[in-house]
Amino acid sequence: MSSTRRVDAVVVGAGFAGLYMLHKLRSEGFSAVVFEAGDDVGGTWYWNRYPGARCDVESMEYSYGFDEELEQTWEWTERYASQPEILRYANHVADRFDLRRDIQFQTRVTAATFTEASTTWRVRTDRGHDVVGQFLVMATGCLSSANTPEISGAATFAGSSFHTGTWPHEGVDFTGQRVGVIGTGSSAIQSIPIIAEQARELTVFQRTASFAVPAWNQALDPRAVKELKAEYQTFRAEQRQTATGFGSRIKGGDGSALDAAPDELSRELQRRWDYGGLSFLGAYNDLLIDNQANDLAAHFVRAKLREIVNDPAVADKLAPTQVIGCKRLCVDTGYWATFNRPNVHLVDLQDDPIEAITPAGIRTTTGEHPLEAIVYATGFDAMTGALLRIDITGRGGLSLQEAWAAGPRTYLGLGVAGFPNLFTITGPGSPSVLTNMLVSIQHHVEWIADCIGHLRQNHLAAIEATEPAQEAWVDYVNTVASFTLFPTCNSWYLGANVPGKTRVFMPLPGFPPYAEHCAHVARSGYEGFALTTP
Ligand code: N01
Repeated sequence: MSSTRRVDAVVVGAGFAGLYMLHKLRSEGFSAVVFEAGDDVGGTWYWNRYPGARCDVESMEYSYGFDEELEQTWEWTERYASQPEILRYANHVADRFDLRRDIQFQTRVTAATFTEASTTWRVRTDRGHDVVGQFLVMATGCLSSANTPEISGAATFAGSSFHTGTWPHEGVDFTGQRVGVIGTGSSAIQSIPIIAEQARELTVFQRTASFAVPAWNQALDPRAVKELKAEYQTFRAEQRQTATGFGSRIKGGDGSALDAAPDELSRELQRRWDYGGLSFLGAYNDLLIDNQANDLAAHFVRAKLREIVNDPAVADKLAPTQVIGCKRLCVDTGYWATFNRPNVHLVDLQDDPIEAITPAGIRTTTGEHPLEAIVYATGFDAMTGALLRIDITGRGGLSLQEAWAAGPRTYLGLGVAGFPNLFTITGPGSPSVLTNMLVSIQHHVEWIADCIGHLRQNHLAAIEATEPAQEAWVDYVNTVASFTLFPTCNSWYLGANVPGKTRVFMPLPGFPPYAEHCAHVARSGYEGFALTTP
């Protein structure tokens, strides 16, 4: 089909970022169209339907705060919302604000080209759309481009193969099967305990052992929910004052782990462990900055692992050696205990690497592991993958692939020099994946809407990050990252999980100073951006 629709803005993606962007643009009087590859809304939560998929940020925090009636009427049922419940929430939002009428589903944007004469973007899709918009907003998600490693012989496998990030909507029944899971990140750690209950035999192929802290998920207490809802906006404001956009109500965390007496340290770490979830890393202010401090927390978690796993040899293999929190900390429900089951086996790929996938299973150096199903829990080409698979061409014929050949370069994680009127929601160079995504998404959507409003009010045609501002921003992000322990391991934050991807630390640690800086940029008339008249 073809369309020659002209709109103020084209939005790519109908996950939480695209949905709110559309609503915000429409309520400010702009016309917009959203293109979405999936059949429906939800983004990450539409695609990631693997068994046990659940958010690792608490449900009362992982929700929009822009509409009082929405936040007062929606009822979460569990401390950590499951994927089906989050997807229901996304659908509820789409219905409530009548968003679907401007979303084109089952449509993938293939190319976007900037036309200098008209300062507009021409967007094309795999279904023949040809739409022109003054603005192009990439709401493509940070973890939406599945990474499937190229393992020799993979295509010859006679059984079924799945990727956690593109899970079949009808579900998968592993009953009676021998299943192999490749990977031990968050997706694997959530799905392994459930697959283990179904499968006849489960073999986990681990390249890097992961740290995990318990979720202690439970039904929400209606009284606590009511109390929080009575001051929801205060709570949201508190979230924005934390480095990560969540966990504001958990006391402590200001001191150094190195100053704590040993019994005080273990009490505090135990308190965090008992509380559950990602706030474990907030126990002290230097856990992600100082190696020695980090080692104290890592040691505590490894000791827990050894208490949980019965076989010391298996516990040794499961014990992570990298800095805790360097890779995204996993939040689990019974992950390590699953290795006490007689039907669960661990292959440590450090000692026994995969040689090939065969028709019958996975062959490692020590022999073949016969399988009927392989689950690739191998993550994503994070933050840049979804942007770079679209052929985006900016000013002077410069492609985004060329501009980012040495890694992503942005100003504020919102704009890219050479690409006027293009915005990236939670793009590289912003706090993004180091925060509660809903907080970062809401912040970016509102900043972008204000920016577009400013252009309209002042009869301006285009806004573009300047090269010097972008250069300085990239340096700043690298400098901040270099003060942390984040660059010390092969994480997806660095792009290290994708062979050939340039190694650059992509997100910016610390939400409040970032948000303050973005506000300053806007107040100063968009310092660091060039604004042009028609
Ligand atoms: O992906 P990952 P994920 N051979 O990249 C391994 C969010 N999330 O989908 O560490 C063998 O973390 C890889 O090994 P290594 C969350 O932000 C949130 O699990 O690269 N193994 C690793 O073990 C999370 O961080 C939630 O050595 C290979 C695994 O595959 C992010 O999404 C739930 C391999 C990939 O782990 C991504 O999580 C799920 C190969 N060739 C996800 N290639 C919650 O909210 C890769 N691996 C709870």
